[in-house]
Amino acid sequence: MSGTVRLTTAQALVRFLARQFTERDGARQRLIGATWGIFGHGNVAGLGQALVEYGAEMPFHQGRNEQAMVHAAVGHARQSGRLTTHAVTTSIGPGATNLVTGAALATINHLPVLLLPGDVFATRPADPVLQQLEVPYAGDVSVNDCLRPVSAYFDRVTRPEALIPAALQAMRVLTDPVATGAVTLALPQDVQAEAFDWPEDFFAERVWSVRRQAPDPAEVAAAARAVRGAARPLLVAGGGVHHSAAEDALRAFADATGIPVASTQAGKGSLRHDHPADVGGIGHTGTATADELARGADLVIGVGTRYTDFTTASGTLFAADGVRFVNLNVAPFDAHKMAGATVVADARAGLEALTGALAGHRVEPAYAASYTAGKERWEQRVDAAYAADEPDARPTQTQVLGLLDALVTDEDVVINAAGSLPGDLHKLWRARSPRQYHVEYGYSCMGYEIPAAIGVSLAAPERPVWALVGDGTYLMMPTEIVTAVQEDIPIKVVILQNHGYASIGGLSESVGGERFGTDYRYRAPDGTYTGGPLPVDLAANAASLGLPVTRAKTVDELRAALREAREADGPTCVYVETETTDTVSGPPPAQAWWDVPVAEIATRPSAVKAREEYDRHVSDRRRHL
Ligand SMILES: Cc1ncc(C[n+]2csc(CCOP(=O)(O)OP(=O)(O)O)c2C)c(N)n1
Ligand SMILES: [Mg+2]
Repeated sequence: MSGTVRLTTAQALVRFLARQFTERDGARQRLIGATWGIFGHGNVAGLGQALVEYGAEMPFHQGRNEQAMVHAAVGHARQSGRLTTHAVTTSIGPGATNLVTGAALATINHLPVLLLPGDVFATRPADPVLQQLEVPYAGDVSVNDCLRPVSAYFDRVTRPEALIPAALQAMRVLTDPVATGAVTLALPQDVQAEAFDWPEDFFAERVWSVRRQAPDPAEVAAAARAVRGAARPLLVAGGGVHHSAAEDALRAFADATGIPVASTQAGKGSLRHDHPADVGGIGHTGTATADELARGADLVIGVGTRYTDFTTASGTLFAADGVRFVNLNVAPFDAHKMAGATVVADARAGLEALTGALAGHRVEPAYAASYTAGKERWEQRVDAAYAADEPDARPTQTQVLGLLDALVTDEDVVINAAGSLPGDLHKLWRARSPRQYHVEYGYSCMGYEIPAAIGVSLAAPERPVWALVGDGTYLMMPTEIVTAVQEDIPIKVVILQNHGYASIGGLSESVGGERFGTDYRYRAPDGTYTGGPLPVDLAANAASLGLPVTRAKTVDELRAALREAREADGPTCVYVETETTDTVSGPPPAQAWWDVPVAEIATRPSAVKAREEYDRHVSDRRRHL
């Protein structure tokens, strides 16, 4: 019989978390590698005290913004193949609700993170406590209930002993390839500090196996039949390929069958860019090669993809009569999309089985020749967008990417989430290794880049980690620069200044919105934001937070600044104003549509015209049944 040990609930939780491991393919690692925290009265005496008491077992990182701490943990989890993540502790009230955006991002992207917001007193002696929401119709609601819809698992630990089942369920969900996402354990502040006699066994080391779900042989056989019967098959690689570390299995599949592989934002890098079967990004931000293949495909093999409307071009991309889908996905929910034939399995296990079942099968040489030619044509467009022949000119955004492309090796990680960069990167970036292309596009959350870079760098300290940040994104969340400086985490922040929301400005123009409210400009006498550019100096701002900053004004200066940043041992920043005129090379335009509904009635001609265009596209939409 095991004995008991008397600890507070918070102390018990920290001790428990330090002893949880994941295991997959024979490798074992800590599940919760560290805890991030910002303290207030809701966690300072509970979890705060416990983290001092067990500092030797649980590394701690101080954050500046609760949302950013979640991004850091999520970046870490993605870089670690979902086998390791971090916990995030917050006070009650605003500290807790600041978690909501980060939690949504984690859950949407199927990335594990453990959230530990403080909560109002369970015993209610202090009622209402500072920052408590009083709900006249319900006594058991707190602001933490906002986290329920964005959590993969939610529990409120209202008694010390309830921590035992709650903590075990939390670990189950974090390590489940289907269910994982943000896991929230709300911790009332009195319960955190309350002592209890815990069974010693609660603190035994526990290993959570991250399973590789094997496919059903009948599903594999049916999928193989469909592939053998297809003349123009196309594989769509989603984030599940990376989560399952199925890149080698995918390459073996592509080598054996010659089936071209297009990738979603989350799946890019599944094949190296120079693999003969890699045709690049698919969908609204895809390459002409991939989107042409998608329009003509008679069979789409989705692997680890959720088929977002960016990927399907809002239901217009897969246009061939009789096109069918085969979906290999560990989540039945996603496997059943597009009325596909399902292979419910881990991506690696499923691809290996499918490659076996397809032995001897290969696409027709003419099909391979046509996509090879398309791939070569697209490469020329990438070269054109990257070309930076005038050393003294102000660089365009795509030239910034080109200069970075010329500098990086397989080791570098490039992070972005929102603005015009995700589209440019999806179309152009030459992904050299599986974890290089880190674009968060499930939630496309402005502000993700800098904290995520910190999380990635903590997971892969030997890799150069680049956070590419638009000026709008920078203004939304520069705060974690201070954390990188404090901990000397060598992230490389590249700020691309174009004075506003260039992406949304362009979108606005195309949908009849006339760029309304998207440029950062002074208010003009007529009341609109069409005055001069604002005198903000983001380089000075980054420097004020402790980063060494190089201002690059020309192509040559930028080339040198990026090279210097790559060599830097500590955190650093390159600031560049990008050229925005249409006279110089820019990114290729969108190769497929995206549904952004346009005003059905308006007096302004731009909106009327945009609606006519919209109606034409909508009529192409189809539902795959
Ligand atoms: C948190 C958040 N708010 C709003 C949006 C909608 N949005 C997408 S891109 C964008 C503008 C981004 O501006 P910037 O970072 O300067 O990039 P640019 O568009 O100029 O390339 C906005 C407002 C978002 N994605 N995330
Ligand atoms: Mg901008």
